[in-house]
Amino acid sequence: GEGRTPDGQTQTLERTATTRPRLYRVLLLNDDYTPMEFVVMVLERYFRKAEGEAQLIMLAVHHKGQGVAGVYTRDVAETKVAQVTAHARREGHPLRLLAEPEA
Ligand code: NFA
Repeated sequence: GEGRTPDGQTQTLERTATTRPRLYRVLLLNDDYTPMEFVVMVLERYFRKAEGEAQLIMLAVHHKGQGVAGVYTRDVAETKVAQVTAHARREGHPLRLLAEPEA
């Protein structure tokens, strides 16, 4: 990083390889009550999926019990979980999501 000499000038001291941030999967969990169209809307609006892909992910969650909505850094993943959960509750739906670290 950068350092300072006694006369206040900056100097480069070292160069360290940067590490990649840990990534988190946002999992969508199936339930019996959340409408399919609400889940598709969530995937489009919060996870930037095209309609066809959103429908495929929703159906995979419906049939298999859970599925990956997206992969993000921890802050972004946790914010999406909180925002979507709040939206679902406002609409009266029990939809559940969670963020889990990759590997
Ligand atoms: N299983 C829900 C239904 O039949 C749809 C759903 C899909 C809910 C994916 C949650 C996640 N209405």
